[in-house]
Formats: sequence, structure tokens, C-alpha cells
Amino acid sequence: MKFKKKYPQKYESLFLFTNKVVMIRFRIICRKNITIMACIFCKIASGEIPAKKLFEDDKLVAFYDIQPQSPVHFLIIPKHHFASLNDLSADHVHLAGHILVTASNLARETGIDQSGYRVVFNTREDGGQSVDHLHAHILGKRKFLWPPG
Ligand code: DGP
Repeated sequence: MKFKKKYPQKYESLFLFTNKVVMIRFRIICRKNITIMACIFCKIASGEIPAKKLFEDDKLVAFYDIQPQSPVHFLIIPKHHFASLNDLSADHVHLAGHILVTASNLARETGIDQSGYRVVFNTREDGGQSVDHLHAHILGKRKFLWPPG
């Protein structure tokens, strides 16, 4: 074998191990990119799919929900793909605050700030999350029950 002639035996297992690690990392990156390419909210964020937008900047997009659960119902999403709230860490404190301040500003602009509204981050299966891209629901112009169903 060419490899064995060129390198001493002791390097062979190190080479195979490094190769395996590189391949595993490559597979993880591919899987993540496929998820992002298929993500409907990433497509709305990039403009590939249309949505009725209320607000957009370099970090966030806010748009009306396609299946409104109240007279005012919009979503705020980060442009960067996070599967859920579980993916946020201390590095994302500014982004998380930006989502909440935007929710407050848009609640005022849509006229629900005084009557009241609900902000919901459905997370994973028990939370009722159906789109795996972090999003805040902002719902208003009707009374909501507590505890939620
Ligand atoms: P959740 O169940 O918490 O993951 O909420 C996802 C929401 O996203 C749901 O209320 C419907 C909404 N939605 C799903 N697809 C689209 C879409 O293509 N456009 C818009 N505007 N909303 C969508």
C-alpha cells in the first residue's frame, strides 16, 4: 500500500481516527444545512416565501400568522435558524431581549398594548411547537384563558 510505504505504521491509526472525526463533522454540518434549507421560516426570513410582514431588520422578521388564533396574531422570528428556545444560550441574551422589545413595540403599533396580549414560545412536542424554528407568537384582541389548554 502506498500509505504504508510513505508513513510509519504508528501514524496509520492516527490518520484513520482523524479521517473518521472529519467525516462525522461533515455529516453533522450537512444534516444541519439540509434542515435549514427545508425550514419554512428560514424561507420567509430570506424572502423566498411571501408573508405579510410587520417589521424586519438585520436580526428579526415579524409577520402575521397564516392560521390566526385571535384577531391580532403575529410571529417574531430570528433570521438565524434556531430550532427552538432550547438552542439559546448566554451568547444570545441581546437577541432574546430584541425579540421581547420588538414584541412590545409591535403590540403598541397593532393597538393591543392597552387591552392586553399574550406572548408564547411553544417549545418542542409538549409545548405544541409545529415549526422547528424559534418563534414568538403575539396574540391579542380577545380574552385568553389561564391555565392554557
Ligand atoms: P407553532 O405551532 O408554535 O410551531 O406555530 C407555528 C405557527 O406558524 C402556526 O400558528 C402557523 C404558522 N405558520 C406555519 N406556516 C406558516 C407560513 O408559511 N406562513 C405564515 N405566515 N405562518 C405560518
